[in-house]
Amino acid sequence: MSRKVIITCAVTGAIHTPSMSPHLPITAEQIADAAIGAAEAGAAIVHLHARNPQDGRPDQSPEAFAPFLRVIKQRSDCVVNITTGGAPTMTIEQRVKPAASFAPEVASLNMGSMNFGLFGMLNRFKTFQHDWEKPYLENKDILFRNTFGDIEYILRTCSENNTRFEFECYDTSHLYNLKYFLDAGLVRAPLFIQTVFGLQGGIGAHPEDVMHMKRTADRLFGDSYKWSVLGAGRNQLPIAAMAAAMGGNIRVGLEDSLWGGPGRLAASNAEQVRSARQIIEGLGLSVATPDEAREILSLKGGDRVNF
Ligand code: KMH
Ligand code: ZN
Repeated sequence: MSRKVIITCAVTGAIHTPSMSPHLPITAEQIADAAIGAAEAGAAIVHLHARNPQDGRPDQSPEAFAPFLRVIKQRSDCVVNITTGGAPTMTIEQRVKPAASFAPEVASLNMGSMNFGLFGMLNRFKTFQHDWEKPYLENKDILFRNTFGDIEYILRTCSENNTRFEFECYDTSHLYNLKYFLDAGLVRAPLFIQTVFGLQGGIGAHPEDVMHMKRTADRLFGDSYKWSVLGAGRNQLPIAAMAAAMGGNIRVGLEDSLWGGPGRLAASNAEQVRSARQIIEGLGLSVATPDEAREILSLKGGDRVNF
């Protein structure tokens, strides 16, 4: 039987801003449609952030998540993953609220503090519809805070609800931080490790970087983890292809890349999921259904969430 590969689709995030692409989902209706479209195209998991419907600013209030969570649950059996990263400008208490309120099957968990440089995108994007966008992107003093205390706080809050985690690891030290939590008994296998490549402030997107993260994760976690990759921007599909060929799972979506091809904006999240599917099937592998992803990652089930 061919290996089942889990596609996660991160449909909007907090990195890109509305002026960069008319296809970036902003309103609850757009986020719900994008998530359902991605699931229909083959995403087993949708990773979700919310935005203010007027100006597209990241919004981490549970009220902003509620309308699209309900619709997604009614119209799809995909696994819902709620961000606890939010945006680097938010406090840890704000960041954990939606996952704590809605008890999803999966929540993201960022495994270390780091610089977060969005300013590189100003080379390409120069005009903005909303006054918050340019200062948000220009800021060279963003510290994405994820201390051991912060991580433990999110872990303890969400574990009460049997939510499991997408452990986002942007550099080698983040894998060692995760190993600390494993040894301390605060997380349990199978760990779903999302290695992140090509963000300014994290590890690069060179094949050697991908190999290094995989080798390190193999050494630290052996068979106790499931590997997934996320390549930022134009690195999205090359890194997805590399990881799929090496036993990994794939994350795509407009949160991580706006592109559908060289210099061409993706028209939808589903378009990127279809590209991921082509890679997987082209390698003779198959795309995991939501229930197969639940089995692979030991999730509690879509009927045990609070939305
Ligand atoms: N945008 C990703 C690189 C989170 O939501 O917790 C990181 C992310 C963080 O997805
Ligand atoms: Zn995210």
